[in-house]
Amino acid sequence: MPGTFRFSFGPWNIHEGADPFGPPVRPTLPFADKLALYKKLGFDGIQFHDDDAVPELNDMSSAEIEKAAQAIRRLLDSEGLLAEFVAPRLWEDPRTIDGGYTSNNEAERQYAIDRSLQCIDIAKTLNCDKIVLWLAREGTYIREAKDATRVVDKLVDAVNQMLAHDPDVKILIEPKPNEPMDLAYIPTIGHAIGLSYLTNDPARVGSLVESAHAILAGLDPSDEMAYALAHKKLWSVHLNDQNGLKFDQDKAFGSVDLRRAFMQVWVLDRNGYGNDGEFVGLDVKAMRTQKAEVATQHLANSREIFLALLDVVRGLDQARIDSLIAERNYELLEVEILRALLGRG
Ligand code: XUL
Ligand code: MN
Repeated sequence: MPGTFRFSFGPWNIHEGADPFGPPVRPTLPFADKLALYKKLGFDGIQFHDDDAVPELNDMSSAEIEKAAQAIRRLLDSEGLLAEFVAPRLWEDPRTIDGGYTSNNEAERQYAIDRSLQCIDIAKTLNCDKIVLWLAREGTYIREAKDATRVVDKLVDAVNQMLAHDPDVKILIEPKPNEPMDLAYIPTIGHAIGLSYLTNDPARVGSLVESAHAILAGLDPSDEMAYALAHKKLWSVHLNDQNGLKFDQDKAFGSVDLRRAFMQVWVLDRNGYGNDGEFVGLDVKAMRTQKAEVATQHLANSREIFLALLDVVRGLDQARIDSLIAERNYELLEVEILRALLGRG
């Protein structure tokens, strides 16, 4: 059955434009102002970091965290928005410099696990059962620094503690091959899914595929999505684009390679992605050159391109595709796909 789609993004997608070489170029938009933009832009779901929902949570008691999360829940309800997932932001604290779950230091590792359990509590208050783990610093700068086999046990143990903390929680692993670390331990969706089967409840451990992360790993994002779908473990996506092997660019969906974007929409739609409530999530950055008053254009563009590509996918003549595949005339199939993309089908 074709997919039914609703869209989401995280508040960090509306940002000040700082980069490693220059300061912010746009003012900070208060969280409540960002929330007010979601529906106007055609989005229903919010992807949170734990501290997007509860800033400064490290300095708060559990009761204070719960109260702050309840206030966000009321704000979401009043805007008619849903929390899609909450992700523990483990990469900024000095205790996670050398990794959280895979840190060589037990106290620092414990901090990462405790923070993840708090994140699950916040998610529950936001009526949300999905936790995303982008394993930002679970890697190394030099491979001698950690035991790469032991690291797998440590990651599994951390996920098991999260599963045990809440019987309803689902853990989505978002792989990325590098950045901020030189080499990450969970670089692809195959690694993420492999890890899921080592946990105590594989049915509650799935994945989020980000287009740019797959491209950085030298892989095709639609194949990564298809692989996760075959395991029934694609529970969210971060659609975006990436111009070659460089820093993680988070460009607007389809902006570099429209055909590659088309294939992602094809795979999602043909596999009924979205029919179990999964969101089409974006992880996109506005160009630094973009002025503040138009700094959500990249979000509108990405959604527009997804829906336009969906029209192309759904407008294709399947019998024609089948016959070209049967004849093995892939050259003709290719040009017919290109013609459809150019509106000349
Ligand atoms: C980092 C990245 C993050 C995660 C959420 O590259 O993609 O934004 O998606 O923590
Ligand atoms: Mn992402």
